[in-house]
Amino acid sequence: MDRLNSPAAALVAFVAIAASPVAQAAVPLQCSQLATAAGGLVGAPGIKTVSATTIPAAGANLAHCRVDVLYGESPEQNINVRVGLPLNSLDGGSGGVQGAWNGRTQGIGGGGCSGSLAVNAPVNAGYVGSGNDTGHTGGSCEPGVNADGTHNLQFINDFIRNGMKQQILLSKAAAAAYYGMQPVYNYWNGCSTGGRQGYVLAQELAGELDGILANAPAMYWTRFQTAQMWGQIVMKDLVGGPIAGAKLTQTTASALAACDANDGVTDGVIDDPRTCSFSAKANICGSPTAPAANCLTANEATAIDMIWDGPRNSEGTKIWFGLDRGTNLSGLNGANAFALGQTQFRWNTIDPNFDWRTVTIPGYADIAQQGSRNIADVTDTFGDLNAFRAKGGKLLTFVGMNDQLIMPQGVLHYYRQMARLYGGPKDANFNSVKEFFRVFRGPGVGHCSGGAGPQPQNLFGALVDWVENKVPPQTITAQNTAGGVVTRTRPLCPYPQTAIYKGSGSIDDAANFSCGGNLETRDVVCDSVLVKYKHEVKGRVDYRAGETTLAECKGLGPRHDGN
Ligand SMILES: [Ca+2]
Repeated sequence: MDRLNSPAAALVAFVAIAASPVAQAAVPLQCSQLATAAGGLVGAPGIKTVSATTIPAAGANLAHCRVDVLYGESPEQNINVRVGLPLNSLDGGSGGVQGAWNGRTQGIGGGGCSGSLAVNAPVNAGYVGSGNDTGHTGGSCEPGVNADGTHNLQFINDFIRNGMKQQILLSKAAAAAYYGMQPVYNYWNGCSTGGRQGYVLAQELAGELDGILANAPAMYWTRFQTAQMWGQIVMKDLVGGPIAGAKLTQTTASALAACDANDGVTDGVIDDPRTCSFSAKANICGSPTAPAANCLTANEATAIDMIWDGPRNSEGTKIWFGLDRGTNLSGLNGANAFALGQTQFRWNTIDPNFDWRTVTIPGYADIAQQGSRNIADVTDTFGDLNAFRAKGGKLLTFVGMNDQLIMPQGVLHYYRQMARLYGGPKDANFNSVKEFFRVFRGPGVGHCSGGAGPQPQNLFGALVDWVENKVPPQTITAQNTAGGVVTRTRPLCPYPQTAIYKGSGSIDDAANFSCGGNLETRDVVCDSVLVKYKHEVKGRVDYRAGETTLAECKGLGPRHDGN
């Protein structure tokens, strides 16, 4: 709250945002004036239309000023941005820094191939809320490839990066115009595609946001979405089609039973699935370890082991990460292939009619390589955080270890790279990167939420505390509930630490755990080394990109030192 309460806040109010395309007002305006020249939005570069409407309170949603902007620098670009502003003093708002406003903005992210124009949640909490539609309506990414076999780069770039950048700039400009003062703190809040958007904003719009909550980020868009199809290809080739859901569920349960206690606590959750080496072959029908029901054929067992392992090329080199043991495998490996994965193959091949069923296990590497070479430089947004870090930004990420749609090891791959970039190889505890960027793992948690693991609480509040009170999150409290009653609490820890049981007391009480240890073991790091980017078919493992060395990994087996 320092900046909000200091005399400097008044000064800040009159300093224009350098990147803002819009002139700043010094006095509040009525909501309707934001759609006139007085608001500064009308006629600004790239702004096609502006509407501003006072939305009355409805149910639990507070009254607010809604500004809708259509942004585009060409006839082909049409990004809808919505900004919801708590009523200012002129419009009858009260109780905040100006009117009902708390002096802050909060951008909201989208999901899948969609943006989001839902701004009520931040507005109800006193924030200027914003969203955008990523330049298209509906949830399909199919328009990314044109009928003539070219990429629709306008569509792709508006979805990947342009939409949320304009959202942030326009929301800050609208706030400044409406309240007659600049927002004091600016935040992002997203999960999945919204998490990916948060990473893009950190990488490409540094200085505009003080804090970014980017959960379960769908980062490395092309590479992970291509990998979403791996299981379907494996099952098609080895089994002739999808494995029955009941068999997938049983095999997941068997892996959990085998590895649950490895972390010292039998709690229905594998703390770090990367350390679990359970093979589905234990479930082959007729084997003494097979379950009473839903045992597997030998080929089904091989397929599930390959789904956990993730895609490899013909030389056995890892191309991307798999779904970790304990994860619900049906999300990507059900009766129908995941729609966005199918679309990704069309982006990779630049063929709007490409049929994933034509891809075989040995052919996967070629599809992955086409993706890397044809479009991943545009979509995968794996740049550094130098500018964001230099400008004092804070980045907080939560990722479920049993995420069934993205591969959480991809997120940890990026985090390891940033840890080495800012801390060097000797900073084993990631202390340097943790000064501005923290990742919290959620054992047993699915995509954004769900799963058997304790669910994280108040992540956004932890980010605000970090930004405004300089209190970095040491732990995130997670909990399970049943019928509205809290049944288990557990601390989540900043990676690479994990929650360690103290050895006595209830395993359902967070007080009996502390953060410690280091999950970045030699086995884990060396198992995470991938094939060289853009050389998926024939390339060797890229130790440099994996933030390790051949020398460190030599001796761990043929998959580490043989290619
Ligand atoms: Ca356990």
